[in-house]
Amino acid sequence: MWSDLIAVGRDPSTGGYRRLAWTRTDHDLREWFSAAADSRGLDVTVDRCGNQWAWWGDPDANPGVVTGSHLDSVPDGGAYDGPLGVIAAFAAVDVLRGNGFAPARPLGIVNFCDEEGARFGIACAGSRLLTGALAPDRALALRDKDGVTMAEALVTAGRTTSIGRDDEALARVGAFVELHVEQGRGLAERESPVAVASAIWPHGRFRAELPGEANHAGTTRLSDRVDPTLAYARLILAARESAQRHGAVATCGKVRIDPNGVNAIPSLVTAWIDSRGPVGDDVRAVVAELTALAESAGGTLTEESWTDATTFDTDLRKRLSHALGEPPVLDTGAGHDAGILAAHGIPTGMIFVRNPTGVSHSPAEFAERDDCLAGVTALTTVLADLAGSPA
Ligand code: HGY
Ligand code: MN
Ligand code: MN
Repeated sequence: MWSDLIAVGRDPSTGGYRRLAWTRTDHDLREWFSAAADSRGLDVTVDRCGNQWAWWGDPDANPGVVTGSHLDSVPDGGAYDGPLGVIAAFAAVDVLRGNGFAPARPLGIVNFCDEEGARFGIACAGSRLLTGALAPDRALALRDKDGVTMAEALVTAGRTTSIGRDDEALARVGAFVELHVEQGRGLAERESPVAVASAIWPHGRFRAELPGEANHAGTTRLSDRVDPTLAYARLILAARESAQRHGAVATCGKVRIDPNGVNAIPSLVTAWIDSRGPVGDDVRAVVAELTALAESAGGTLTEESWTDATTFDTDLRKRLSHALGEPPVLDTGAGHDAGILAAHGIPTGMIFVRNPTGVSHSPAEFAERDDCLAGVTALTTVLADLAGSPA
């Protein structure tokens, strides 16, 4: 399975992946998911938002146990973030079948669409739409860097635009366990190849709009300039300093300069800030300072998405920990669809697989094969425990 996916959406010049939502590459990934399900005799359903579900057993018999993750990536992302969870899910089903296991409740594998929000800007768009946490009208109007709306992208991908909360799909999920490569070094120094997740930090994405006055790069005196890149430079430095002071993190990873000409003083800088931290109020304090700074430059800082702190279901976490022999328990600063389902009240847990360098959202993201296989074994153990009895 790994070798089937390894080349899909990979940029040969960097080794990173460009698996953006509702593109041709995404189509190929969805085709792979359907084929992997079909070859196992799993029934594939697609919910109102385009999330793919592969079922072992009748999903309407009673709420099932679901695992899986996402297949899309950030621009130039790594091979493991998302796909490891989906491939491990199919591999776990193979092992369970090989052991003669028969689930006492439906067992599902999900591919959540548009988890990274790399094209339209809102992370976990598929799971947020599914649970009603993201309004369909807002989602459909989101535009990518070329001005293409999500609605247009869906139509081009042959999908309907009547997306939105899907209670039928939600009712089928009695519990969700997502396996994911660790995006950090929590396991790198430990004996265990896997960990159980305790929480996801609160995190948000914010858009700064800093206006300037377009003018000639050569003939405009410095004293006559209104150059928004200076305000942006101050914002970047302030973001780092404020995050440091508040025990949070902040990242300025995406910017658009208009008109983006070498010899033209920009008319506008649009920049995005991702800020997170263990304590939501600290993140809010960082954002408040950056908002004031943007406004002092005649600009704005607008929240595009916010995810409250996620504490995973304690009973489920303890059950996962017990089934796995009490591995390390880690929180994470990375957002996941599991966090969105947890916020919707679905008992949810996560299993992390060791990442020796902790690097993620990078072509350098890596996990040892043996650790990935240990992840499959852990997921198999957990699914057997959760789906082995009707309750
Ligand atoms: O941004 C995140 O934390 C996740 O990778 N979507
Ligand atoms: Mn990611
Ligand atoms: Mn991910």
